[in-house]
Amino acid sequence: MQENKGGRSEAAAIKKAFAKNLYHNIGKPFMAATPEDFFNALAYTVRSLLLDKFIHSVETYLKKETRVVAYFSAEFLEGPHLVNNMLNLGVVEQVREAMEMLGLDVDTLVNLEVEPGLGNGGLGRLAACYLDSLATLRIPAIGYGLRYEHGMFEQRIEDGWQVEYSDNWLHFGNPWELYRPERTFRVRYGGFTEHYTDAAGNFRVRWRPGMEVKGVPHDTPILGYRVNNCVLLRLWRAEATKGFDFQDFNQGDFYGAVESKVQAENITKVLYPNDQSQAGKRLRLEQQYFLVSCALQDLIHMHVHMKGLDLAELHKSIAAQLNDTHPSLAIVELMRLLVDEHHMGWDRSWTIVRSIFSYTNHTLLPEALEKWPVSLFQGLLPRHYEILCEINRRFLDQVRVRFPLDDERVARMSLIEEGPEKYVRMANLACVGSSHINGVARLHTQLLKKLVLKDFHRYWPDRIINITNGVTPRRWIGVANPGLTALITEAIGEGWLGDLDRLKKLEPFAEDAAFRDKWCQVKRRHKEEVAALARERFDIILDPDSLFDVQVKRIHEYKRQHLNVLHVISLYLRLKNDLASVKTPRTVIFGGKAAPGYFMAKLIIKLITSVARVINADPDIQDRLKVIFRPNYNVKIGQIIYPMADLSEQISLAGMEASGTGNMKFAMNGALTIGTLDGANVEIREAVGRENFFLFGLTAPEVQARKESGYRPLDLYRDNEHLRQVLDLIENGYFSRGDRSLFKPLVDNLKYDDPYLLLADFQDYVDCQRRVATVFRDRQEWLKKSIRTVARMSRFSSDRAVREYCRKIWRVEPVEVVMGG
Ligand code: 26W
Repeated sequence: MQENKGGRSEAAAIKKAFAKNLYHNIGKPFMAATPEDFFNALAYTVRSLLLDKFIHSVETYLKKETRVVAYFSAEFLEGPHLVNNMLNLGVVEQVREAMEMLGLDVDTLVNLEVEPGLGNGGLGRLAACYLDSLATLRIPAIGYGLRYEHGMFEQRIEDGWQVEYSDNWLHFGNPWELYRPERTFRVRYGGFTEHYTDAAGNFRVRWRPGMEVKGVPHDTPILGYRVNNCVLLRLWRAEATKGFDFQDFNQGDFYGAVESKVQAENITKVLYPNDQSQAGKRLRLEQQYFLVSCALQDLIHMHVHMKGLDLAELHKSIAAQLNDTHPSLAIVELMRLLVDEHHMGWDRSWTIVRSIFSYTNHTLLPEALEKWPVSLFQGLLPRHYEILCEINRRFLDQVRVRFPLDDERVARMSLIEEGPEKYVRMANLACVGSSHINGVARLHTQLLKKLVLKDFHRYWPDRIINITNGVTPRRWIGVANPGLTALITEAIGEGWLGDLDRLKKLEPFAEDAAFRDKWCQVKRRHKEEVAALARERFDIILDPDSLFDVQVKRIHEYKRQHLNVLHVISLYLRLKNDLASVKTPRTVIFGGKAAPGYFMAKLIIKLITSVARVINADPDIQDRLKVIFRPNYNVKIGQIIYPMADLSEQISLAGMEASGTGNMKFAMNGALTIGTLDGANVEIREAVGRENFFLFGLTAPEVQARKESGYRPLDLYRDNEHLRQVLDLIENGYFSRGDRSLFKPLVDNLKYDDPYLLLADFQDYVDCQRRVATVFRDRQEWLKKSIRTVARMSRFSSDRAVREYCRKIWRVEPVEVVMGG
């Protein structure tokens, strides 16, 4: 796959290092080693190659006085590291050869890696793609996050329902992390504040916290593609202090002491599995503050103690990005550190804070906008609440000057929502404390300006900017699809994975019949592998010649997996009626997790698995339609799924999906998209060409108009006979063994409310799917579209996105890391 000068001797060296690691690190003879031992020995071997570059990177960055990007995120969904590191190091073939010499199969070992699933979905995975690009673009950067002991839950399907099991990713150890106890910081909570006047006559505030925990960092080096630069992923773990909380108050109370130890360590026990809905849980606020407090102490330590610089210059050495509002307490915490602890004046501190932070918004959904009850906030962080109120007071004074007598505007822009229960609005805080606010796709940014952040946009017309998301081609093409990678390299030469614009050179190959044939074979091999797996593991026969129609993403009503199901049932009815009327056999594949407390999402999973059970067992259908729900969708499974898809389902209601990034991963692997004009779909369609994109559905303005004019889904149900048949079949218990109550909440919701306008888009979607099926039958035409799509996807590389952040927000420059220098 890559140039392989001296490959043999390198393979021999890897083999030797592997044997050493098995001996010295694992402590086992070859014959007694388990597969996991072999995996760990290989991981340590690759890690030492990585560490060489990591150490040089750290040295270089510490010596140079450049600005460092600090990416603050409650989630980093890294996925497995081993192959990615091998690819970025350029040792894939050498490792394969070394393992062969030992009689081991590298793919088997690679598959044993348990992925760190420290994220819910798009937002966490985006953070991981951005670290890969930051390293590849040689930008000095640190990702700050939390080391959850249990990441995203494992999903199993039992009796058709989602059942959650706790994820234990650390069970076999984690060879990638470096434990750094010497960089522990203390994080404090609760208590009260005292006001006093210092010797110089200044008004000061002292925070007397009620409890304290330790934050211990675990570092993972993230290597760039074929460069020496690494970025650092620093995840914090909570540990109990032998603090005053139980020594002072619970003298001799052993159980009390253990209890507070457990309480402290609970902070980083588990990732909240909620995607797009905010629960207002105390522990989550504790997590958020824990993250920002550790990260800021760490950054100040580096600036002042390691680099010897003045705190007043902090903004010259850091650009901090807030990945959604989850870490936006950082704004208040940095004010507290500067004003209370370092006695800097308010205005000067505020200027520094505002030039350090920027905020990325990832959602328009009102239920996902974070707000905390003031009582909770104030109890946990009493000093922060005072500072927040002061930020608010000063800010609203300015708003009143600009907009006199406009109390409603002032109320909307306030950091505090008034009412019987008062709330702190985190998005408003993030806006006020940031130099830039960015949306994650063009449409999303327009809607932010027009709706959610309208007042802030009016107030600061230049502050909201767009940076459309991107994904790393290294993991999503290079690692996931080595066959396609080799074929593209054969056509356009090496180097394109590090410079995706070169993919444009692929375009003329769409006209080359021999190339199309190879392209077809690559896809086919992935489909065959999946078919073999499905037969082995689930006893289901899949036809690799059928259209693989795939929807993988979190289960959410706005993403409309159930619209996809309605189409499946519509196809089924047509097949039952006249087998010959459906000429293109299909395999419809779903995957995704539902938030454990989200009833409707769980019912959608039950609907998918119930429909699958009936259809897959129906002999009348003669295997022309198969429906699969792949359990436990995660990064690892994504790497299998994207390469085998023919059709990518991106069917959210227009105006709801901020960007989507799965849409990009599918298209980069040659799937064509069926989609609405939502999120980044709009820009993908522009890039790949409208003739290569299957468009359907209402546009965002049409959706708004429909809702305003009083949308009545029941009318659509009455007027569209086919739609009625589909819904009635569900309602009458056809898929639930005659149980008419099971899916009633779902069907009733569609008939009487339909907040995501499925019924309005149904017919257009079904018609569009017919066009898909027709084009698919013209195999050569389909392949041309597929090749052109890939050739035109370069804009959606996270390298492009990260370059935009560097230029428009962070103002950072690449730094070269010289080995042995
Ligand atoms: C407070 C609970 C909560 C948790 C997570 C609210 C919101 C979130 C995230 C913002 C959810 C998320 O992952 N959003 C997705 O972010 C992706 C990266 O920008 C986008 O591509 C998706 O459209 C967006 O849904």
